[in-house]
Amino acid sequence: MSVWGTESWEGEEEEMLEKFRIDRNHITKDTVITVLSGAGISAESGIPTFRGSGGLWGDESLARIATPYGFAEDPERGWRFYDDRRKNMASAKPNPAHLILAELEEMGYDIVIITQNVDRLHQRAGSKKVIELHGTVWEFRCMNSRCELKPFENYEVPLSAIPPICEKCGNYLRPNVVFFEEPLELVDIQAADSRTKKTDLFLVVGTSGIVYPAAAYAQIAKFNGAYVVEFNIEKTPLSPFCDLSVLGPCGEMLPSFIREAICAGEK
Ligand code: BV8
Repeated sequence: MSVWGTESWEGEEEEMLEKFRIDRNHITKDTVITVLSGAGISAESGIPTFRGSGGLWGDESLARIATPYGFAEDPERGWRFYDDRRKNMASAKPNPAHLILAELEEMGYDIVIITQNVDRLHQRAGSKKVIELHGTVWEFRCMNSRCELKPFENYEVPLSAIPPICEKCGNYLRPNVVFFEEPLELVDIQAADSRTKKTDLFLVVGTSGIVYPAAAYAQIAKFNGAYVVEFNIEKTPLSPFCDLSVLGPCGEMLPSFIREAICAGEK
């Protein structure tokens, strides 16, 4: 069994390992590690991605739901879409890619995850240091921006009332996610930005690198001296900013890469 978990890379694998060693990139307890994760890290947990074959946004009308105007024009349709996704996410389990990152944190390594995902599988795997750039489907907030109701957690699957109503003002509730063309929370942007700029090893896992400002963090990491490694089943627009692109299912590739990097760090 080759280190990378696949038999098909004999020559390349040695070369990649060599490059990794030459770059002296290994993981020790002093290494500042940051992960940018996208829908691809949850793909092997059975959660559909957004782009590529079978992607959620392949259906234009669904992509429209994830916009403020698309959701507001038909909250009932919007909530059926989100209720279906919550059902799928509730039955999904963290896969080895989520678990190895949680294990690193548990073992005392300095790791923070910046995720675009709204499924909370990182947290279910045990990761605590997670910046949810795009919010989460497991929180609701009132659609009335002047309402005093604070965002709150809701794990009811399936929802008993669609669309759910705000008990404070009677308006519709919405998922506490960042829709397209909505600004991200400033506190999240600031946290992600300052973390990225002090990162030694930046792992880009399962993202198409299309959505901004999230995709920019890989470039910011590179420009600030981090060693950037991409894990994907194909090259992306971020590949040119990466020192390594590890191609293959991240549920397999990420654990073997991290275990190899920890061993290199202990030599
Ligand atoms: C913003 C939450 C500014 C909802 C999501 C007009 C006005 C304003 C902004 C814009 C505009 N036009 C464009 C923009 C910018 C826009 C943007 O980037 N659009 C893109 C489409 C071009 N960005 C925004 O709108 C952001 N806001 O810019 O606001 C602003 C400032 C002030 C005032 C007003 C506005 C908000 C972006 C957040 C949108 N919300 N989700 C929900 O999920 O329901 S985005 C959505 O895409 C998901 O969160 C998802 O995570 C994210 C990124 O996608 P990926 O995670 O990368 O998923 P994808 O399917 O694309 O790729 C999966 C990858 O995994 C693939 O590469 C695949 O190969 C790989 N893979 C698959 N299987 C595996 C694997 N890899 C490894 N192993 C496997 N097994």
